[in-house]
Amino acid sequence: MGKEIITQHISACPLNCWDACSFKVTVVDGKVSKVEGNKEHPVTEGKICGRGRMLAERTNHQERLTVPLKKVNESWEEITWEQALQEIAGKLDHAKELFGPTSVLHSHDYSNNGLLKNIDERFFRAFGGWTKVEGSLCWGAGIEAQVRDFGNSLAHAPEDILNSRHVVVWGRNVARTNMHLLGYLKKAKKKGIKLTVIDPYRNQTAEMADHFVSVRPGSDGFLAAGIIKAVLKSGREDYTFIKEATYGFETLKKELDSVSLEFIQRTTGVSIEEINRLAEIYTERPVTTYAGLGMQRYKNGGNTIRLIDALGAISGNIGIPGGGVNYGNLAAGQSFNTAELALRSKEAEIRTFTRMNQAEKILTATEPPVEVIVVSRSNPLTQLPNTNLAEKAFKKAGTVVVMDQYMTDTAEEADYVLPVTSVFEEEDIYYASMYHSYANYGPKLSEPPGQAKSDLWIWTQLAEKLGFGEYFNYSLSEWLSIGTESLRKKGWSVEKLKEQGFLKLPVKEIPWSSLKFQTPTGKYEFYSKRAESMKEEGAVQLLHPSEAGDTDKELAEKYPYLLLSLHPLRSNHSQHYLHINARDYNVIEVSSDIAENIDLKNDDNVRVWNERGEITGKVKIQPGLHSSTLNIDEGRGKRFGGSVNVLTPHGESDMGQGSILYDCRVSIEKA
Ligand SMILES: Nc1nc2c(c(=O)[nH]1)N[C@H]1C(S)=C(S)[C@@H](COP(=O)(O)OP(=O)(O)OC[C@H]3O[C@@H](n4cnc5c(=O)[nH]c(N)nc54)[C@H](O)[C@@H]3O)O[C@H]1N2
Ligand SMILES: Nc1nc2c(c(=O)[nH]1)N[C@H]1C(S)=C(S)[C@@H](COP(=O)(O)OP(=O)(O)OC[C@H]3O[C@@H](n4cnc5c(=O)[nH]c(N)nc54)[C@H](O)[C@@H]3O)O[C@H]1N2
Ligand code: SF4
Ligand SMILES: [Mo]
Repeated sequence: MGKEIITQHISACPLNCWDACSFKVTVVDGKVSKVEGNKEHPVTEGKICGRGRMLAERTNHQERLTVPLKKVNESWEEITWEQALQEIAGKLDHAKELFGPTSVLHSHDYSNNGLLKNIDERFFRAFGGWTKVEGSLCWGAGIEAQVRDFGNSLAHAPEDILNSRHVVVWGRNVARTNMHLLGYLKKAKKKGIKLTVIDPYRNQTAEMADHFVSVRPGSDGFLAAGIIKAVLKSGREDYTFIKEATYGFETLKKELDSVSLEFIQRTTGVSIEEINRLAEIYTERPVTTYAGLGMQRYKNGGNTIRLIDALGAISGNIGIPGGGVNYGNLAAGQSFNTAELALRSKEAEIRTFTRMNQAEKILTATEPPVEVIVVSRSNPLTQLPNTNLAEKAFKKAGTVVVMDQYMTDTAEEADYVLPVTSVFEEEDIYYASMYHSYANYGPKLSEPPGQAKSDLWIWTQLAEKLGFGEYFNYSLSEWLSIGTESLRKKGWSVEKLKEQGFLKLPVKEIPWSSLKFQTPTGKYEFYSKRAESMKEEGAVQLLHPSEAGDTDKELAEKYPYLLLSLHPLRSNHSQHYLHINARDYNVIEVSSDIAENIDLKNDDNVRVWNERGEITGKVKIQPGLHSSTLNIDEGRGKRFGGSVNVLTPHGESDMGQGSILYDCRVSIEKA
């Protein structure tokens, strides 16, 4: 027997995550055997999480899809690529012929952060059009809020946290979802920088805080308003910033005058004393806020983030080292030339559904009806809200094509399933527009199992079959060069990136330090001209959530409890349950008062329901949860107990077509 050939390579985590880690990957005899962190990377510093590590197993697992599949009489038949591509191209062509290109729906999300994944849009533009999904399950409301306030959603460089006096983590599950921010929080604490956590769940991040504030789910806008009121009352606002750099302050003040601190105390469950303390913290500059995505997955989510931005602004924490309201970091993605990859200059017939209303629209659309659904880089039948409705919709469509590595709940409902490569079986550039501003290179390190192919290969082949192959006639290095065209002028090159494995994008460390904003007025806008031009309310509004509010008494009586469905610790959404030997039931976390009210003990079997669906599982009493609140972690496919999304509503947030996944009421009883 010959000796094993062992090589090590720099690679990248492709997962949809704040951290965008740089990897060191060991390959043994052509097979990926180990994924570790790359110590050279300045932010991720050789540390990665289990979800990243498990990508080795996820690449080699025996359940990987390896052959194109076609459903015939309710069972799967293996077919050749030639047959699959021929038949799918035929369905697309036929749909276009009969009903026009918008009878084809592309249902996708962002489960893989690869730059070249944007080429799916190029396919549909070249096809002549399609029905596209817009909006975001993830962070849409908050992004639109920051665009209204600042003109963009930009974050401070991670290490700038060490210039702060006080860090406020507001609705971000750092210990679970953003491990390198956790590392920076530890460094900050060592330097004596204080940490406050505001969350309805006393999670592990809260455990390390100097100060924890338990807020009623969906009420953070009121809390921020209360803090602003207290700052203004004490006269410690940053008068110069407000005067010189902002627009529409009076409209904010007017809205704040409509509520009293007593009302805010009742609505948020946070005492006036606590609100005053937070006001004091915010005026002892610099204070940095790390806002998460949790608190904007409500009907009022956009205004919630606008009010937190406003707090950062009136307290003078914008544009200064150690300050900022960090939410997204869109500048990372904006550095690339995705418009060209996606062929956005080409006119096409486009119909839009939002991610939230796609199920309803599929069920009701007639002009034209949805004939074909193509799903890529997403698992909608587990991840979309109201999955019972989504499943009904997918069953109704003529033909469903799913491109995935695994047989997911969505793939089970498809007519064709196409096996795709994993991150280590294709070459790409990876980045997350969420936290830091480094891009990572991911080379091709191993051969895919069986006949699995990259998304790019599949789109290219389909384009050829449909007669517009000329739009796809590029080599991989040409594609990468098109996607990075905009960066070349700034001294950035794919060659340099390949050499080092990671490269910082030309993004400012301290956004808005010039106090020039990207809004229509060039100022920080308490009153949004952009919203006005969209015929929406320009002023910041104090709105209640939908179900999570107590404004609908009847609903609150019928379904007395609030349901969160947070991101799981050990899985990225639906992707890792298979690799952690997950049990086949849901864990239903309940607050102590719920356990008392209906006499629940740990491991009791319970049923949780509302008018959209029901779920069963085992109780875990969670004293850290806000009163009357449950949590069921999201992402479990049917074999792991089923998705919590049978319960969640598919409504939309107040701006930015965001989801309202946590704006949800339920009942619970012993099963
Ligand atoms: N382990 C793990 N990490 C992940 C992911 C994963 O699936 N697993 N997914 C990645 C992705 S795609 C994303 S978008 C990010 C999301 O990252 P986060 O924003 O950290 O994650 P969430 O689970 O959405 O919840 C954030 C926090 O919001 C809190 N929250 C809920 N409602 C409210 C509220 O009304 N007010 C306040 N103040 N807080 C509230 C929750 O209790 C939770 O602590 O995580 C990324 N990282
Ligand atoms: N109840 C509830 N629901 C939620 C959330 C919540 O907090 N609560 N969070 C929401 C959020 S923040 C997000 S971002 C969404 C995530 O929703 P999704 O992105 O749909 O979820 P994932 O499970 O990450 O991935 C979907 C699929 O993509 C496949 N995949 C991975 N890489 C590739 C690739 O390169 N090509 C192709 N074709 N497929 C690939 C994976 O195998 C997986 O089956 O879920 C949302 N849903
Ligand atoms: S999932 Fe996030 S934290 Fe984990 S390895 Fe990937 S990028 Fe890093
Ligand atoms: Mo997300």
